[in-house]
Amino acid sequence: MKRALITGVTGQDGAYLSELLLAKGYDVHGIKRRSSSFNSARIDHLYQDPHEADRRFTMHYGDMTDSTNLIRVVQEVQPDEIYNLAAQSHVQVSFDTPEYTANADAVGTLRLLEALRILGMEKTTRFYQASTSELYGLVQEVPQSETTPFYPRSPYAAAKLYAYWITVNYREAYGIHASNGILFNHESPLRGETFVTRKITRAVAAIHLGRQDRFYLGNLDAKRDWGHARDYVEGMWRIVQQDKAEDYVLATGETHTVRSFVDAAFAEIGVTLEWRGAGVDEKGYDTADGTLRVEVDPRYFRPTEVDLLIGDPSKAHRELGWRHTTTLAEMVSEMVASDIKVIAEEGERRERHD
Ligand code: NDP
Ligand code: GDR
Repeated sequence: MKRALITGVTGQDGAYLSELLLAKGYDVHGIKRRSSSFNSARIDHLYQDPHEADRRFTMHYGDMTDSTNLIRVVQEVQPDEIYNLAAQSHVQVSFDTPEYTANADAVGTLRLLEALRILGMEKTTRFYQASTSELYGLVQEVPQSETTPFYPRSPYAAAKLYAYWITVNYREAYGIHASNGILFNHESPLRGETFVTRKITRAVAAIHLGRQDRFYLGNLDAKRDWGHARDYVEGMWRIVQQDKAEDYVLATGETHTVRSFVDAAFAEIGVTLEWRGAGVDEKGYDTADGTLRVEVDPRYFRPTEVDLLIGDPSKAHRELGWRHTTTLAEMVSEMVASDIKVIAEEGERRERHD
């Protein structure tokens, strides 16, 4: 039985990857942070009591900023594969917490790679690094591929740039089977609530249920290549199974504006928007009754923005046999339906406690 260690197991991708690896028969270990409130909702259904004899899902407390902890957990678990998904992953928040973001995302990756060296596991453990399309930043060429130059545009992207190159360097210097997956945006009903897609689908669901009238967004013109997280964790696993460690782009090859995502989400509840104004004055109205639904709020603008991301996944198609399977329309539909259910249940819980 193969053993995997997942950092960031409580996040969106950690949850989907845990499910995938358990289904493939792996013994799955995850590192989770101590928190004063619950942070394990996405993986609670996978929890197994420590007293169960054939337990295949085990949590370890840990933090990417604590090298002693990482060394001890890696030593204890002796994983065949490490998936380094832990990160302060919010681009806008990284402008507020740049030093912490660098510590967790950049130096954290180094700490994990060093743990492999210190423990003499360079030849026995494969390593996956959660790299990102944010590395491309300011547009140099489109579509973006493994050979497109990087130009990071946020403290998050700059930290991930270090993590990308230290992964390449440890592969070349010490022969570690270490790969970067350069993943374009991927979403799902488990997406964090402050990323734009989930913020939109939650707000649309709340409007549908009569819980709110309108919501606020930042740059509606940004273009993203959005896929489904379920497809992307399959790609991560395929990257790690390659005989030779290399770096791969995972993307859909399509790009859409934030505005068109909003339109698609509203279409799910039968609402068509009319957009009026431009820039900070742009607003979206329900064409049926003229109600204001979406307003631009400059507080969500970023000091430096990434305007256009569109990936070229042809290397992954060719070498991994990987392709995205869920269309954007299918994903929007799944996310809105899920949020209608989630928000309806939240409302019922609140009413019970009133
Ligand atoms: P999430 O933000 O949903 O999850 C991040 C995970 O990292 C959470 O489990 C979080 O714990 C954990 N974490 C954060 N800081 C630390 C720390 N200091 N020590 C230990 N754990 C920590 O991200 P996603 O699942 O969406 O993304 C997974 C990875 O892939 C991230 O590295 C992200 O940067 C990268 N990525 C994501 C893309 C996407 O579109 N989703 C695209 C490209 C790359 P907690 O639950 O306690 O907060
Ligand atoms: P991103 O995702 O920055 O691409 O990083 P996010 O969903 O936060 O933003 C996408 C685009 O939408 C614009 N936007 C808004 N964004 C948020 N969060 N909130 C808003 O109200 C809003 N209005 C407009 C943003 O300006 C941006 O252009 C995600 C993360 O998962 C990273 O960890 C990952 O590396 C990249 O995707 C690939």
